[in-house]
This record gives sequence, structure tokens and C-alpha cells, in this order.
Amino acid sequence: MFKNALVRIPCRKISDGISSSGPGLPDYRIALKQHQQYVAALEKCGVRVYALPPDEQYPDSTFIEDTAVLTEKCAVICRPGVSSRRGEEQKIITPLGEFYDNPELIEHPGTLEGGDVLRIGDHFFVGLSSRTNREGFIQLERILKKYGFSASPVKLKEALHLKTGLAYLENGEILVAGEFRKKEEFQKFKKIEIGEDESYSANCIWVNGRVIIPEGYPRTREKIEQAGYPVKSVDVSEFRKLDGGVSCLSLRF
Ligand code: CIR
Repeated sequence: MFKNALVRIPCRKISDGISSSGPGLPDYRIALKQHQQYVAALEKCGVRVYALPPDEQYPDSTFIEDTAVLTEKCAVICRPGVSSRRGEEQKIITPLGEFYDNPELIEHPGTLEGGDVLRIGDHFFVGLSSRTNREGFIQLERILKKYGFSASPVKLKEALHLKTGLAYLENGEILVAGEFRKKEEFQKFKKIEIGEDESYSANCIWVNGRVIIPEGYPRTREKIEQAGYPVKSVDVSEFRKLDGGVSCLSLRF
């Protein structure tokens, strides 16, 4: 169960964020509104949400998930794999100080983004992506081991991050899309497969029994409801324009 969530309010410069897709640039005002609705959805799931102020220095800073990996035993400060985001992680250290005493750090030459880290029980799957390198994985694995966790790497070919196409619900059930559907590592789980047309919605989050998904994906909603989870959908269209989704917008712990 999660007690807390950390979010960062979108900044005015959000339209300068990194985007590899084509549906245009985000509108700041709409993004702000959608972010408020996202926060309300988290609160509905019973977590206390701490909202950090906008950071104009980093257009992508609302995608706060990429800056840290949080567990009940430790906090790991990531090291973004893209130069325009390097430094975002420093801004999370002080706010996290309220919850964690001695955060662990990923250091040069390692790179690691939280979007590449999926926890299932006491195991952490770590995407080796254009943002997270092997050295980042090795450092994270070493840190996690100290706290009794295990980790393994997953090579990515297409997705931005591991959680772009993968989410863990509960009871051994995962949501998979795209390149993750056939991956050896995930065959042992009960898979809920998401088709090509709704693949964006595989990035969703289980929060205290409910699942928050992006709005506009009826087949995904139906599949998750059939599996027995109440679903709450939120409109995140503006964040999608920057390749971000439901998980990227918060750190849950
Ligand atoms: C980026 O390219 O870094 C941002 N525009 C999107 C980050 C999305 N984060 C995530 O999937 N965890």
C-alpha cells in the first residue's frame, strides 16, 4: 500500500519538453488542469499528495518519476540519461529528506531513470534503454541488494522506458504492450495484453487496490475491470504529447 505521493506541478515551459511523437505541443493551462485532476485521482486512492512547485529550469520536471526509485527501506536518486534533464534529480533530494535519511545516489558513468524501474514484490526489473545504461543498472542492483531486494535487466528495443509498455497490478498480474508482450522475463506472470491501438494505456498505476489509467482507452478499462480492479481514468493528453504517461507524473511510496 502507498501512503504518500510526490508530484511536481508542470512549469510554464512545459512545451519545451522532449517529444518524440507527433500530436503537437502541450498547452500549459490544460496541462495544469489535467495535473490537478491527476492529483485528485491519487487522493481518491488514499494517498497523501505532496506537490512540489514548478521548476522552470527543467521543462520535463513534471515527470518526477524519472528522478528517484523509492521503497519502504531506501530512496535512490537517479541520474537522467539525457542532458536536458540532468539536475532534476538534485531538486528532489531536499523534499525527500522529509521521508528518507540517507538517499543513495546513482553516479557517473551510470544513468538511470525511474521510468525504467518496475517493482514486482521484492524484485526490480530494470530497462536498459536509451536513458538507463548497464552501469546504472549495476549500481542500482548493488544498492537494492543491501536492502534485501533483487534486480534484473531487461533490454529495450523500442520503448522509451520499461514502464512505457508495462505495469504491475497485483496478484501476479501484469499489463503488457508492444515489445514486452513476448519478453521471456514476463511469461511467468498472468498477462493482460494491450493491443497496438491502445498501447499507450499500458502505462498505468495500481494505487491501493484501484488502477489509474489514461482516459480514452475503453478496451484496457474493460480488461482491468474484468480482472477485478476498480478503474479511475484521467485525461493526460498534454503529457502524452511529451511521451509521458500516468506513471511518470508521480513518485508513490
Ligand atoms: C522525456 O522524454 O524524458 C519526457 N518528455 C517524458 C518522460 C516520461 N517519463 C516516463 O515515462 N517515466
